[in-house]
Amino acid sequence: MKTCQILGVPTQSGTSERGCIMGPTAFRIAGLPEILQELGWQVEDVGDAVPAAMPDVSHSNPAVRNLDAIIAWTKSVGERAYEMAKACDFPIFLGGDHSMSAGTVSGIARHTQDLGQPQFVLWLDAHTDLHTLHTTTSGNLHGTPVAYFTGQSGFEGFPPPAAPVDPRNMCMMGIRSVDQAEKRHVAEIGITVFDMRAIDEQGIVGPLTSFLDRVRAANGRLHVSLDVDFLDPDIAPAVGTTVNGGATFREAHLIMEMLHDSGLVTSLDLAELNPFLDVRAKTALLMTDLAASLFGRRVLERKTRTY
Ligand code: NNH
Ligand code: MN
Ligand code: MN
Ligand code: MN
Repeated sequence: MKTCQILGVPTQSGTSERGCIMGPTAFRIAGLPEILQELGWQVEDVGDAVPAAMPDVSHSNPAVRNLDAIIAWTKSVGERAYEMAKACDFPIFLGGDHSMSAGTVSGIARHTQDLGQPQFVLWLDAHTDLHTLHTTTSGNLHGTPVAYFTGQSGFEGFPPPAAPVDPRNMCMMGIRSVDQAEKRHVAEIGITVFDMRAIDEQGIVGPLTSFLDRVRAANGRLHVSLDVDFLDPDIAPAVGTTVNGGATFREAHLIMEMLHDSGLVTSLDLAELNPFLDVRAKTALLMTDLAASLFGRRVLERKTRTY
């Protein structure tokens, strides 16, 4: 039986909106561990991560908020993610704001490097999260994990990522809110971006298939990072940074079903769920449903199409 470990990562220091600390609990109450068990996985909930000791740090950019806490979380979550990747077939991380992914992706990529395979990342988000400590103007460090784990400079005080992810092995979908500094950076470093306009023009199947083909051809391992604000706010209101024009229920499910059929996904973040902002738990339940589709739930038994 395939094994999966679930870790709660209750970060909220990366945002200015409080509530993400409740995220892991909401996913557990929504029944995510039991649903994955029913889908034939051997599931172990390994509890919640705790931050390492907070360093005494300051930064030249006065906007930066909670730098000490984010460094402390990145250290401990990076270690936990690395251990989980060694211990099971599929680690799942329940956020927590998206600063969690500085730790999750760097820990996962370190294990992938041990295996001698390339790490790929699919980033499903309204935002590119590509700021450094120097370029952020909001100071909210959930806007920085991609720059950190791809090894960009500008992360003084952080542990350097053991195995920086090659930006050319990254694909972003659903993007529709990008700050000036991020716009320059994203083009420079070679991330493949299917913004919302590209999705409107091309749909999901073509863009995602072309990325999955690349992962397969390179014998890569694929980490998926799903930010709640990838989804349209009408169906997923429980996030501090809603952006209109997000992915529909059907687009999001199709992505998850294609990812399952590909057999390429080896780890997952469920990020930015803020249950304090939810409406009768509909966002928590939708995110849980999407995870279930990624783990093989389907409407009808049918011949698997390989993407
Ligand atoms: N780019 C903005 C910032 O840095 C928004 C980041 N917020 C997110 N990212 N929710 O996914 O503040
Ligand atoms: Mn994000
Ligand atoms: Mn976002
Ligand atoms: Mn810099």
